Amino acid sequence: MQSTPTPVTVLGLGAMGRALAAALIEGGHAVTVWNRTPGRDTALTALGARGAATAAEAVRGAGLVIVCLFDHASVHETLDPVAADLTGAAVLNLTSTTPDEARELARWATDHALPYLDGGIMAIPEMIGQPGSSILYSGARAVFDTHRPALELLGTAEYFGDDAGTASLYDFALLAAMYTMFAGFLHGAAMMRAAGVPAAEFADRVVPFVTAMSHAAIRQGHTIDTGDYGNPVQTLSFHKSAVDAIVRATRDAGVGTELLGALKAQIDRQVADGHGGEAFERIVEGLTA
Ligand code: FVH
Repeated sequence: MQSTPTPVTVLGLGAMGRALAAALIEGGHAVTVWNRTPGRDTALTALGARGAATAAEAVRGAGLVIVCLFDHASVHETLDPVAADLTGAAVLNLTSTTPDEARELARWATDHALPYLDGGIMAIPEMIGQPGSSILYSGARAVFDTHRPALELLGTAEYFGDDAGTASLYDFALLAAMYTMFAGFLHGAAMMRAAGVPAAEFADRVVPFVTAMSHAAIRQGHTIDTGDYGNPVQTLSFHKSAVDAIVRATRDAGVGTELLGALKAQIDRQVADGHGGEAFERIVEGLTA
């Protein structure tokens, strides 16, 4: 006999909360939704969700309460007053928080005898429930195991251990890589636009080039893990010459060097410290020193 899917409550109906709730409804869950500002549940109630007038009403009787709000402070603003109403539910926080904030929320949940799982969403709302959507989890293993069928409706679910901060750590480290990659694109786009080349045309070239180059991160990761920077494919001095030339070309184009300047500063520091003959990856030592 097939068991009835757990009743789920979604707190927060921003773009992401709405996407999560819709995927759960589509997956056959009874879903209750709440949002601070009324009126954002119309499309979801049309799909079958129950709209709650208050957060307290929304969480009472839920098996799983998914929190997807703006930030750590808004999670406390919403959950603190309804801690007693949450009794019996597991809390899954998918709001982006720092690892320490996630740990603090886990302690808050423990203080209220609530099982707590934290998650980092590696997807945009349009991807939720689609191939390519992935969510990283850490915290209470029992919550992950019990609710895994529901979690898999949102995206591939991966568990990273009982430290509630680990999922956030992976999330934010991956986002750091993503943001700096896009910063590089914006820098290049500014250079090309100054020469009259549309950014969309430049993007068509960036995607295959950066995709091909991104695989070098695998080798770089091994180099960082061994700590042996002595046999570089190309030396930091080589990269200094290259980045200095790109900075000059950027200035010549009348474009600001603020984004690339951060990388240049790290390369310059390594070379000044006598590591010019070593590998580019040595920069990570300067960042963690
Ligand atoms: N959207 C995305 O692409 C990213 C993908 C990765 C994960 N993030 C994180 O998900 C959280 C929610 O993101 P979102 O896209 O849903 O964000 P918004 O559309 O801006 O909606 C924010 C909701 O938070 C509510 N809210 C804000 N402050 C409070 C508060 N003090 N008390 C209660 N609720 C609050 C807001 O309500 P309202 O303004 O409509 O009343 C929205 O429901 C976020 O952590 C991303 O980093 C999404």
